[in-house]
Amino acid sequence: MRIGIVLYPTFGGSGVLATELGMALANKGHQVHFITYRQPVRLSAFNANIFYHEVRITTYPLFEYPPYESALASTIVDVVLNQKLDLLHVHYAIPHALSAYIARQILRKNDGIRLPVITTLHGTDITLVGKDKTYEPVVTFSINESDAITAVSDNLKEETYKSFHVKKDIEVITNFVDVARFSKKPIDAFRKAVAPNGERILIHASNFRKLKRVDDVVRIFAKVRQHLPAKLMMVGDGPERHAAEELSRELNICDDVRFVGKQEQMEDIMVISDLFLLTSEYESFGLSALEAMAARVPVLSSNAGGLPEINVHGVTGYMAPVGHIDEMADYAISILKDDETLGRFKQAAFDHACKFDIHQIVPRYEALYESVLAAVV
Ligand code: GMT
Repeated sequence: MRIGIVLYPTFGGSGVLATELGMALANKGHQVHFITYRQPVRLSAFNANIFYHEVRITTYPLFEYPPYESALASTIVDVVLNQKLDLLHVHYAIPHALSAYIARQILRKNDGIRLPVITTLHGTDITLVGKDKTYEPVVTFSINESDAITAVSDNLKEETYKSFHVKKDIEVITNFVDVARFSKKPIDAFRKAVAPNGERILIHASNFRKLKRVDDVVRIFAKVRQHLPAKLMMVGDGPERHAAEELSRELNICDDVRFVGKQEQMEDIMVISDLFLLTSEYESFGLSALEAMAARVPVLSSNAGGLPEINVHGVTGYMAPVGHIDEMADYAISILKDDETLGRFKQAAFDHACKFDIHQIVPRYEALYESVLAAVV
């Protein structure tokens, strides 16, 4: 198949997932055309089946806000015509599903082409931004105009039906992880550089938005640190990073907390870690937690949104209500207190991650594409 994938190219989970999906489809022989405004961060290796089409955003003194939807729709039209795409798969509804709809109308009217569109809902496009009045009518309309809709968790499917008048069926296709890549052997020298005296390594990775509650991560770590030698790695960047750094100074733990910024080789970092922390107010899924589990790292998370669908309480880690820092710290200590317990959680996390392996989930997207194509012809 010739598949167009529209995505955000940044470090956010939807962009990561869309890139990994495209690369997996290309490895299976499909021709994949990524359409976005910058080279996606996880798109590094050369593959003869992968193409990247940049959406050029031209500026003009009149435009305080350049019309990205229009530029994207025009690029989609161009790619469909020149690359003879069979279908378009857009990740994150805003504004991608709308641009897909516009492109489809243009192609139908001008060229008599019927472009099948699949929209995958990821999280904040529904729960935070999408249901805001500013966007809701457009999101509802463009979701309903898609030929197929998928959501990355049962929770997100429910949230979508609750907040939007979606008349169509939403298929849940969960996020996935390339277990083989994340379960690599840890690099000892790297582990020693972070934890020279064999301290436990706790890790958090996100885009440091308010919703991630990174302060909670720092506070939980401070409590754990009182009970056992430990280091904390904070991976990523975003608006709350500075406040989290300040807090670690205030709590006098800054020597044990490393802010390492955005990282491309997440597998190398995950695999040297002992516990992944995800304290978010909401996660539709929590892809970073799944990547941690594939690297044999148990997860301590909040129980918000779709997190209970991947983190099995008492087995792959623990969950507590949002903001329950003391409870979370107690759980962290109980996982990290001895090697035997930690080893048990590590193995269980890995076993559970295998159920979300890329080789299990990608065929579900292929089957969906086939069924959409069959319905359109
Ligand atoms: O919240 C983020 O970190 C970014 C956001 C995105 O769309 O890039 O992530 C959402 O999609 C991810 C991939 O499906 C999910 O794993 C995240 O849970 C989801 N974030 C939220 O729901 C807050």
